[in-house]
Amino acid sequence: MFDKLLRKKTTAVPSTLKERLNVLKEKPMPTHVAIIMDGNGRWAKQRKLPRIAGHHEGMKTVRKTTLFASEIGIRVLTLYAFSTENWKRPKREIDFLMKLPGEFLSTYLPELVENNVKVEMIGTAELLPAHTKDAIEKAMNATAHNDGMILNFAMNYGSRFEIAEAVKAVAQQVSDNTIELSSITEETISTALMTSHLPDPDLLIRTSGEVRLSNFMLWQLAYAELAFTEVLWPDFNEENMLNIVEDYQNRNRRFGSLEGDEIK
Ligand code: V0D
Repeated sequence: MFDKLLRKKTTAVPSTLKERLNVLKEKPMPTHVAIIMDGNGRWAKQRKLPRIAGHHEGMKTVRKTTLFASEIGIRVLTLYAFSTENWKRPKREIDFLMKLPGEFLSTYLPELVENNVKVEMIGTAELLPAHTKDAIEKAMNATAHNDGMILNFAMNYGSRFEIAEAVKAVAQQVSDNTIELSSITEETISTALMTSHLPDPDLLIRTSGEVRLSNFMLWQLAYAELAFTEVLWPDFNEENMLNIVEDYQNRNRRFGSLEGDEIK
């Protein structure tokens, strides 16, 4: 009942987004945030719209989230845009999805450049349609010299496939005698992954209430904080992101060795 009065008197509780942002920036930010952008189909269904309408709306959330992540000082944002399992969807839906990178970039590439964002990709590009590959390649080239946030799209990506390929590459080095079997470490594997140049994600977000990793960055997420929200991806906004990053900052980032009784 006296909440309002108290808050006015102390002004210690940040209330506006702007105030909360200032508090956020005082504490350690997650360097790398990875997101499983789930719930686009369900968002469309709730509105009696075709699934593709949800995907299209989800694309606008990619733009908003990218600008916000960059603004709050996140260094790498990895977005799971298309999984190797997604090929099982109807061809019409896949065809629509594959046009999204082109549309996204023809609309928002200038804005990404203005914001010093660097576009990158993980996954197997060869299997994507040529027009999709071309759009992404053009964006990567246009932003190659930017040194702000890395916007990393996981496209035709699957984590077990990535690990299998890494193991193959390391095995090849062994058979070439370029490395010794006994010298293989975790670092050797990390270096052979598609993310070799990136830090591991500190925070994984999955929208839409599913609590699974779905073959996404299994190796890289070993020590990440996991955040699951019921919010559907097209509805995901700055406030939702802020809540999750605040939660992240208030968790104890323990790494096993200290504080004894906790596991990472
Ligand atoms: C649909 C929600 C942006 C997830 C977001 C082909 C499903 C919207 C891109 C994109 C997709 C990818 C690469 C790039 C620029 C933009 C995208 C796909 C799906 C898969 F360089 N949104 N988006 N790609 N959706």
